[in-house]
Amino acid sequence: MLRYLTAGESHGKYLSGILEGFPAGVRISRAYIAAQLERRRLAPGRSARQGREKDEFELISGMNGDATTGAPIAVLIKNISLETPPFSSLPRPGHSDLAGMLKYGTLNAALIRERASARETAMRVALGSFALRLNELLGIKTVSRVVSLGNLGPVTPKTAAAEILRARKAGDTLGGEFELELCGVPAGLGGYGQRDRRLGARLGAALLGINGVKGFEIGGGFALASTGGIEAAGDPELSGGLDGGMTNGRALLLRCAVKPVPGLPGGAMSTDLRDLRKKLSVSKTSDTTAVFAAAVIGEHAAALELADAVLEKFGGDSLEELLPRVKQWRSKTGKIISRL
Ligand code: EPS
Repeated sequence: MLRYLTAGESHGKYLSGILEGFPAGVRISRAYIAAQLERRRLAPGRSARQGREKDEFELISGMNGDATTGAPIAVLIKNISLETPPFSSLPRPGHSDLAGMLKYGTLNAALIRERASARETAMRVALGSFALRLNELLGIKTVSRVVSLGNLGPVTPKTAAAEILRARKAGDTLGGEFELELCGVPAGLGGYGQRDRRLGARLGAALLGINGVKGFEIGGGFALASTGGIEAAGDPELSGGLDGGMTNGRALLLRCAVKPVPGLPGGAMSTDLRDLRKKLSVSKTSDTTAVFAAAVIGEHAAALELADAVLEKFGGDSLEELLPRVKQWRSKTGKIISRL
């Protein structure tokens, strides 16, 4: 079983993370991890803070040179922005502030937003890059694409840049949708014996666990509700590579909807929890959209779930053990799949 935890606040000294259950002998360079972090950090639509943060990281344990040892992998990412967040009893509408203040019984929204912040997703990408690398070595390819941005779709870098600029000038923010496609996934990962063995549910939990993700679909997703059984049966792609909670040997196709960033530059009316007076909550957060960053985070979150399912099915404490098992399984199941 592969598991991971992260800790750290948005303006704390470090983010930290531990990945446990990862096999030995997986070669992964620092440059590979840095490149993944940079893909997230420099995704379009984020605030000026992304330019300040460098996501410098340290690999604390679980490595021998550039290869994993099988021991828990610990990672630290340094924060550049260290300003102590000021006390605020004014929750920002649409953020985690109000729910968190009620939950923890505090009048200080800063204490809530520091951990609820999407800054944490940098660590998910750092840990996820190990899973992404393992999957690659096993022949599983992961790609993501942003398929809509606000009302704009299809999205090209040029149209996206123009739409982000338009929204920023209008004091608005944007949501969007991203798709993940995972090719070369062995058949039979996951299971139907219990709800928590279903890989669709596990991938859904991981992707809905990304800040701002409000919707999740597999293959045909919500459109399947209005598709006749005859049509659905004639188009196996609609199942998105999953049947009965298991991979069926086809590419996995997943889609997520990301809400618009709730922190509006012009602020939004809120209620001060100290005196219950209505006041304008002005958020200093200046991200215009998180959908491009979420697509990168989605790749890593999905990769961690998939690597977990691979390890569960094939076992093995090292890549050396795992690789021939996956190869043998592929040749066995491939003979059937290729004739379908
Ligand atoms: C975030 C608000 C912004 C983002 C931050 C997440 O930071 P600040 O409040 O300092 O402007 O830039 O994201 C990151 C720093 C990151 O690396 O993703 C929030 O409130 O969620």
